[in-house]
Amino acid sequence: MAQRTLARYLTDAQRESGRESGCDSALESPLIPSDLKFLIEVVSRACKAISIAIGKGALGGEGGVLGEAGSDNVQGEAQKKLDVLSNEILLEANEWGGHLAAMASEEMDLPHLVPNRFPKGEYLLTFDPLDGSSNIDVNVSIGTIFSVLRCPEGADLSSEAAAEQAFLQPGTAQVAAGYAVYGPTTLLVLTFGAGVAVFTLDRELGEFVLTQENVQIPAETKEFAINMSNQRFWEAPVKRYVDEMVAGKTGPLGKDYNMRWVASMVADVHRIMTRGGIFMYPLDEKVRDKGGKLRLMYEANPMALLVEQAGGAATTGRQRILDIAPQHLHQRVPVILGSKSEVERVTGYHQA
Ligand code: P6P
Repeated sequence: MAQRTLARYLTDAQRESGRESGCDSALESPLIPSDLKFLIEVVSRACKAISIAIGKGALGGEGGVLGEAGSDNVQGEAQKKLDVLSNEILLEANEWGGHLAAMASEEMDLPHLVPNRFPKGEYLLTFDPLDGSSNIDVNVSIGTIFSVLRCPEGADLSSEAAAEQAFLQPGTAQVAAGYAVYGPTTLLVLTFGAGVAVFTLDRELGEFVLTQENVQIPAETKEFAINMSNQRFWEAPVKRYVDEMVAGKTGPLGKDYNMRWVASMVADVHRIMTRGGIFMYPLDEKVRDKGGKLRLMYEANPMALLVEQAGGAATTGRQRILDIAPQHLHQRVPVILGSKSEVERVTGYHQA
């Protein structure tokens, strides 16, 4: 069978949903409305451009694309040149198409409104343009994470500050979510709320090609991901759970576990999407005053939707991530996600 490119996959999904809903044409009630299909294609092209820029490393641009940008982001974190470049690529790719009303990024304090010279569309896009940037200079996998929301009717888009309110929707309101992982291959992993599909970048074709559909995370696992150097800061339920896994066969879980920690959420989550596991960046004494380490709107929510769509689970330890009512754009939350039975176990310890 001919390779199914992303464009073909999106078109098929649009037509299939039209037939399922019994409507005369997919245009009446597609699972993937044409503007959303266009949005995803634009984001996928931006991810291809980011992948190419990253691949140049020290050879790209004046003095290469590695190293510090000499500025800090809204989180107070030093920005890498590629953080800034990836953010610009996503902004420029998405602002002219007429499918978006506004965008929000980890790298920008306020939302970016679509300039008045372009038509505004019905969607909002949030993204972490380059997640895991501490790994850029040491050539370890990094990624782009994005989430798509509908812009509420009558949203106040009179200013960037006013626009923040339009984004403050729970993760269950997402109409699409995805990530690109820039590793040995560049992958695009997507969901529209009806399962998870994986596309591999064919660099000769210059297209993302479908390589996996209906991703399923194994409910059981023998692999956990957490930054062990924070152990002394953990809350008791996490301490108990990790101690039990480290005890392995000799402990109450009766099996040995393996540990991985890439320090790129995208890479750790993709491993879990591929072979199971549990990823934890829990609340701890070090990040308690900020509410957690990872950001809700463009890290936790998109990853939680993808993981749940692949049969996994995603909580803060105390509640389902997708149910959280956001209070502000750059809100941080604890994240425990992956194989369902493991997430339920450690979440249960928080209730004990
Ligand atoms: P630590 C990257 O900066 C990130 O936001 C996630 O991608 C990653 O999982 C986490 O932070 C790593 O945090 O404290 O281990 O450096």
